[in-house]
Amino acid sequence: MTAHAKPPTNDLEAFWMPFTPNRAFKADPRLVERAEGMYYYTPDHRAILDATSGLWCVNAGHCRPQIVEAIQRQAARMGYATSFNLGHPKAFELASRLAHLLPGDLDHVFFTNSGSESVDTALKIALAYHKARGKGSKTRFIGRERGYHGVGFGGISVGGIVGNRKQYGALLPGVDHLPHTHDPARNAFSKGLPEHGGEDFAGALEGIVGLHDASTIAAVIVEPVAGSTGVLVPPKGYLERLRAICDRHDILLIFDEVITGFGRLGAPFAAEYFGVQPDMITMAKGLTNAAVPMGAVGVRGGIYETLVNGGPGIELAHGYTYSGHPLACAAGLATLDLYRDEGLFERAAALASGFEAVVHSLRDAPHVIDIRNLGLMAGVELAPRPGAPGARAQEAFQRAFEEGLLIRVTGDTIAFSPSLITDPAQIEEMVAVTRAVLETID
Ligand code: PXG
Repeated sequence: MTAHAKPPTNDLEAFWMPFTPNRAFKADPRLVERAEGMYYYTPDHRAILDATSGLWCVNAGHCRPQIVEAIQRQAARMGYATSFNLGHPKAFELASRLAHLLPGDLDHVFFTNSGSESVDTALKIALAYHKARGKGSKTRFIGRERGYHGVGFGGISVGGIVGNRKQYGALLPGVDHLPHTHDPARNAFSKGLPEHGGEDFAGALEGIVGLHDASTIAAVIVEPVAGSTGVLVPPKGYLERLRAICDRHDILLIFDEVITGFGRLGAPFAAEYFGVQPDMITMAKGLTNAAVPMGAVGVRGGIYETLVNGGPGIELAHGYTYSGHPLACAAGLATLDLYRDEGLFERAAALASGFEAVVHSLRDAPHVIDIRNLGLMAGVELAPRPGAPGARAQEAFQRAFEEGLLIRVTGDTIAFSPSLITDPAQIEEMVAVTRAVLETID
């Protein structure tokens, strides 16, 4: 029998699903097949209120006609052109638009296709930059416990999620980690930035620099607010302190804004929200409203100049077949138009305090041991079931889906990150359904 003649097993079998317990899912699948605005629709036409913007990415809501039409037009005009030694106008236009949106002198943009690629790109730029300025011994990276920086080898090396690292051997050499900033003993149920720990948690960087010496350290990478590991909001003063220590030691500071970028905190980027200027920003997700995969790295002009003026020929031996893909650029431009024309970042800022109040109303719901929030992101942490971490939140996720609500769970934390087009009534509904679900599970 030839490969082509292989009989199909069952419809769901062949797709090896990412970050999913495949056997359990395929035994009891959940499918959606259409989406619009704040809702997904199942094949049997049930509406599911999306409290997670897809996966922290559909910041302008699902299937916005302006974005759909921009992609359609571009697909018909030119579906592909390389950005290697050739260009097409929309890639330059999108880079310029992003350079304007990015804070401070982050005025150059390298295109990728995902957050993971953006992270690995930023790490490579950091190494190349130090080498170009004669500081080639600066090769170490400092990440953070509970950090998520995608799934490339660079990203899992600087990342701090044990489960994402332990299957993959020795990873990148020369990586160290800051402590995470989650301190429920002192900061449980904080609204916005927690009071305690900013100085100490960031000050740990001095210890790491002391251990390795600044002459060996290229960059520090952190999420301004850690998303995937359960919405860990930095304590007051934390990011400012990290910036100061990096400045003192000539270490680049990279903000991974794959989640916090594009309005999640009510500002274009978290860097602006916090008033802390990083040397690079990695982004993806909301860049194209997730309608076409795309990521990017925003880079300070001085870094670009150092590399580009470093000598003749290709200055950075790096790039992807799909860097600056025309469909992604068309989607990105239409998405930035929507954010601007509908004032969606401002809308998120205006919704944030009501969102905070409603989410914190879950404080007395069963199993809830902590709630944390910033902008339009919130984590509601449940007490784990004895001996079965994650099981209670997973059951809440399944029950919520049955009740018409899509939430995201990570460990025993429920995350809410609605699209910026949401409204107070939908936020109330997300929380009411979640409360009802928590009341029915043990
Ligand atoms: N950095 C950050 C901060 C992210 O949140 C990535 C990098 C990687 O992006 P890509 O596009 O390569 O997936 C991410 C992705 C979750 C969840 O459940 C979050 C992400 C991905 C999958 C699940 O919170 N964020």
